[in-house]
Amino acid sequence: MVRKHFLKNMYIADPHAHVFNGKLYIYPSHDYEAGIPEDDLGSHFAMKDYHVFSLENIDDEITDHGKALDVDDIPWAGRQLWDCDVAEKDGKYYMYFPLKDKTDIFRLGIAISDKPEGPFKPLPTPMDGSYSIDPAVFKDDDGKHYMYFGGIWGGQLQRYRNNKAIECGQQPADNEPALCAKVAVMSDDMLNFGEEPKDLVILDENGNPMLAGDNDRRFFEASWMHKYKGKYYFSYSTGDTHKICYATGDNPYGPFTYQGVILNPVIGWTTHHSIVEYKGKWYLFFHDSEISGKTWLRSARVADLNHLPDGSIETITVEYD
Ligand code: FUB
Repeated sequence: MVRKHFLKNMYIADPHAHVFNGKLYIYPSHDYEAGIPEDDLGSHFAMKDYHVFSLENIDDEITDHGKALDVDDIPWAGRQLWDCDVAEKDGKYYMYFPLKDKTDIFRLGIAISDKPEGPFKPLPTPMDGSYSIDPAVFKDDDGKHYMYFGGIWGGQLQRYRNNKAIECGQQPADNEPALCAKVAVMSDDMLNFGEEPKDLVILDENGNPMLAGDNDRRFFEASWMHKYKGKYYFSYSTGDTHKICYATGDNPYGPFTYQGVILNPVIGWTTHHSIVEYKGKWYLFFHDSEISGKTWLRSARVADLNHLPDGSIETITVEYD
């Protein structure tokens, strides 16, 4: 079942949901009308702050805990606070966020709080060696945290190879392997990558890396990881083909094998989600632009997510009037 939008008076997108202390928290981007013309680099997504939300029960009214972080409080800030995520360790909450620095390069920043709802205090510099967008942090059963990140086009992933900036930041040719999302275990203090980020390789049905020209299935942005019955499910957006797809593997690094579509295209251009188990049921949090009709003013909502007996995920389609 696809449920109604959480909010009608505020635009929130990229809803990353986590359960902390038995309660469901949502960490979305906060869209607003910046008046910036649309372009392929997403300049019109010019967000300036984050609010944190929570829910006791999935159909309750959402609680807005207010502003949790403002771009004006981040010393290294340039522009564009995109999708964030939050992880907990030893009673501290770490918010990871992508933001362009003063040279217009996306870096991943960290802000810390004693409470899941914030407010979060930003560190003075971005994470060493960080780049691109869309951090998502997954805590495995052994307590280790892994960060997944990256996004092509406006997310700048094409400007890097082997974690180094390259002169000519082009996409691979259509018949070459697609650019990969990145994965790294976090350091014990949660403030750094605990290793050089690695490519998260998605294989097709023949065991070959997904090709850059396979726009219907290749990784674009919006990484998420969840674990179900011991299997690792990596889900992501295909960007210009507007789907949320998934691939499965047997460890947090992969390789992962492409499985199918979780969410068919919704109204809007971007699609970005999270998957979480709460009170014994699984949910897909996502956004669309049904309320505003504008790609950069998005509204978050939730749908029930079904893992079928064979381990596959039932595809969700939003029926619009
Ligand atoms: O919200 C800004 C960007 O749009 C996100 O970082 C992407 O995943 C896309 O949803």
